[in-house]
Amino acid sequence: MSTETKALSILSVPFGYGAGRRGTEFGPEAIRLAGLNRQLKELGFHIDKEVTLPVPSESGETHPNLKYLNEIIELNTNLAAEVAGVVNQGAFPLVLGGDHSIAIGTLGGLVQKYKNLGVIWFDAHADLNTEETSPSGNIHGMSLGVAMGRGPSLLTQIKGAGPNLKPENIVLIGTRQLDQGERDFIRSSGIKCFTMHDIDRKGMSAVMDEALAIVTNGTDGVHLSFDIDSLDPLEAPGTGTKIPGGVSYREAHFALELMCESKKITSAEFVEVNPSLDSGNKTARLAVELIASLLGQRIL
Ligand code: NNH
Ligand code: MN
Ligand code: MN
Ligand code: MN
Repeated sequence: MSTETKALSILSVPFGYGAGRRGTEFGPEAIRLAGLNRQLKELGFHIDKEVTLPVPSESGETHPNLKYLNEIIELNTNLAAEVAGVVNQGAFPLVLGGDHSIAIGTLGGLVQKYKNLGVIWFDAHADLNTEETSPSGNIHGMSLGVAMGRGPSLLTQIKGAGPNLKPENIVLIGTRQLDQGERDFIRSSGIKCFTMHDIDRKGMSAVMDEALAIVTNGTDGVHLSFDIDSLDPLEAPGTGTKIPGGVSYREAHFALELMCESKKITSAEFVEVNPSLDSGNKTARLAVELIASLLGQRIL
């Protein structure tokens, strides 16, 4: 983000119905306890607004391979409106999950303002499944697809979800677990995917240069969607779908430092911290440190 816009709004989303395991609903509170506000103030931010989204009550209605569909529609409809409001006031939206299904609402709100949004999807997964290709029925594995208009109309009709997000403006980073339908879609859509193999081969520095060039080319804003499971489980044990061989502690910080240096990031969300799987709030503390790197923390 640019140095002159120091107003920031925190949107806490204590919602976990999109994930296969309970617990991400405690993520925002764990991140707060890990000292987020103090950290942000030290970095010179004025916290414009702090909102906690209300969590819909369980409808009891079931949809075969779209678990908690109704709750996800309701939550994301509200979140999209909140995010759009924050953007209109000119503050930097920082969204705290919660599971990754909340990206549907975050992106839905952002594209009401940004007509050519760039997206950095930092994640072990691509979250591009559909009702048909999902092995789990967990909507957190479908959220990027839904935001692009791929998936059941009940979800894609959420305001903002749809073709406003263009595949050529999206990069995936840290990918290491894909389902077959996701592989096929990445190939056919042309979304740029920087897998762990690419990070090993080129290094995070070159990967970020390429990624930033893509998401800033012809775009009017850049959103960072950061799934904490992108990191190696040794660094981030408090998350529900741990995949070995992930991004290292320094690679993650370095990537976020480079995003900060670019001054192009206009919004961010940090998701999938699950305190009930964590030890000593390590993963929430890591999330706070990572947010700080994105927002200007430097070693010297
Ligand atoms: N691809 C799997 C699915 O769709 C796992 C997705 N899990 C995630 N995504 N945590 O970030 O069920
Ligand atoms: Mn229904
Ligand atoms: Mn994810
Ligand atoms: Mn993931």
